[in-house]
Amino acid sequence: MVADTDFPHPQHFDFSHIEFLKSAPTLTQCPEDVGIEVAFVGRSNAGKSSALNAITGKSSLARTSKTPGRTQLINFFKIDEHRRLVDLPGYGYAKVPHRISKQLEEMLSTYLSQRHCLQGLMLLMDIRHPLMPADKQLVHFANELELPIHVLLTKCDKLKRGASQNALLQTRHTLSNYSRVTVQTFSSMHGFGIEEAHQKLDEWFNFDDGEGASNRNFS
Ligand SMILES: Nc1nc2c(ncn2[C@@H]2O[C@H](COP(=O)(O)OP(=O)(O)O)[C@@H](O)[C@H]2O)c(=O)[nH]1
Ligand SMILES: [Mg+2]
Repeated sequence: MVADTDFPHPQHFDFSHIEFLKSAPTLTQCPEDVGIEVAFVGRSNAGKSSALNAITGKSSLARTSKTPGRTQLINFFKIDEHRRLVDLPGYGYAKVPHRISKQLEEMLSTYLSQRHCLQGLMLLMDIRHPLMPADKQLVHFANELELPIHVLLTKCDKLKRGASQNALLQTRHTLSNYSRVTVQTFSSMHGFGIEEAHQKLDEWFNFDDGEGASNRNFS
């Protein structure tokens, strides 16, 4: 487990040129599988779009919605020629018909298992109810793929500091068997945890040298 203060990359990345690239309903319609991608994933309403906006400093980059379950496409945002952020469709929304949720699940698992440029997953979970069954399934699936996960426990402004720290420690403890998983607290609303999220993105995007390539092992 990496402690909050142990991140090795002190510099900040500038997302000021990030822009919407495209939306894809299936893997075949995604941009070419080159460079580096980091994807945001989680249950509907976990706060993905809000976090994307907060982390990039662009308040209207990803649409945020009070109606969950709307975003059913893979949305790509271009940082530069080599790097993209990806907003994946939210899973686990009860009102989505079974047929559609099955399609979403297939689309997600195809993207996660076949996308070579995918360097890491930001997994967002509402701090008030983390590690729901679908989240656990995703962590297990990503682990099998040797895909690193950084968990954002979102909406931590909804809890008092003590309760928020307890949820953080509990989640870290539950996930401690997974060597590629790190966990932090986050609030888009209060701008809390953005620095720490940036440090993880710096690490994954290999911002030091500009090029970078996936070091995942596809066999
Ligand atoms: N209190 C609080 N509410 C948030 C936060 N982030 C998102 N929300 C709210 O949660 C709902 C879902 O957010 P959204 O970003 O659209 O979630 P998504 O479905 O995962 O993309 C919206 O009503 C947001 O205003 C946060 O950090 N704090
Ligand atoms: Mg969204």
